Amino acid sequence: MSDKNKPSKIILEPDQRKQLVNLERRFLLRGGLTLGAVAMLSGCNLQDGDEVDRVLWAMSHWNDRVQAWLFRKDKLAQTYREDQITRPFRFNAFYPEYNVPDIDIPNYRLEVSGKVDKKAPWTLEQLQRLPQAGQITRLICIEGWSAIGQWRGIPLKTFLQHIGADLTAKYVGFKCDDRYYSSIDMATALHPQTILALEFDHKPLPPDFGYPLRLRVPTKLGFKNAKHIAALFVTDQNPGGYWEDQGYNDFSGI
Ligand SMILES: Nc1nc2c(c(=O)[nH]1)N[C@H]1C(S)=C(S)[C@@H](COP(=O)(O)O)O[C@H]1N2
Ligand SMILES: [Mo]
Repeated sequence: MSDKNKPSKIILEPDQRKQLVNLERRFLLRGGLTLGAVAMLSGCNLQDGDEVDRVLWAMSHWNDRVQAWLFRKDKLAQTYREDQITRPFRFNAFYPEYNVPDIDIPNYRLEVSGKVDKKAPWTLEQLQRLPQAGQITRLICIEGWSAIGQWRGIPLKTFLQHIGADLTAKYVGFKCDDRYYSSIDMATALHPQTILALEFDHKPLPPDFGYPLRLRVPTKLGFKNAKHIAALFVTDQNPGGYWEDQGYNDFSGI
């Protein structure tokens, strides 16, 4: 637990998979943390057994403190330099790359619903006119890999303010054009590094990486970073998500 801000590569040997699946269950039960989150927080490489033991030991003692630290809502995820960007970036979805959805970009609209004043849909041009912020951050997938990328887009907080969202509501949910869905709690939605990304690597988001609009939330694991967002809604009922509903914990991040 030397450097909490140092994310690590999570490299799994085949025979460690089983052990790590068990560890994952224990972390989830004890602290609501996924292994990916633990690796990210601890900066530990979960590859070697001693390290895993050390993480386990540390977690059992540090859990409360870590959990408290996790909930500090303005804690920033680490940012990186341009030359640290992972090239090529890595694609992931619940389907193979050749099944990335075809999206009719000229007719694209972002639908908005739930606890918001203004429910009019948004064109890409309208979205592009809102203030944008860029970031170079690490996307960490629970499956055991991470990659540093550059995204630019509208801070979700700014967007929520524009649509007159009830910022005291509990969740923001996302529905995607590939039937994926996901959600984040309001504290995460208002975090300064949570953006509705329109650009990847200084260009409009390419199909693989979630065109035309994706959530980029570097304080959460990869699966919270909904790609191909078609609709956004604000609600007090936990909307869950594609992976969330299959047992990955909601919190999933720092
Ligand atoms: N619409 C959609 N968004 C998604 C997914 C998906 O299958 N569909 N997979 C998630 C997962 S598990 C990860 S790790 C990241 C991968 O993003 P990338 O392809 O930009 O690396 O997207 C997330 N967002
Ligand atoms: Mo993922």
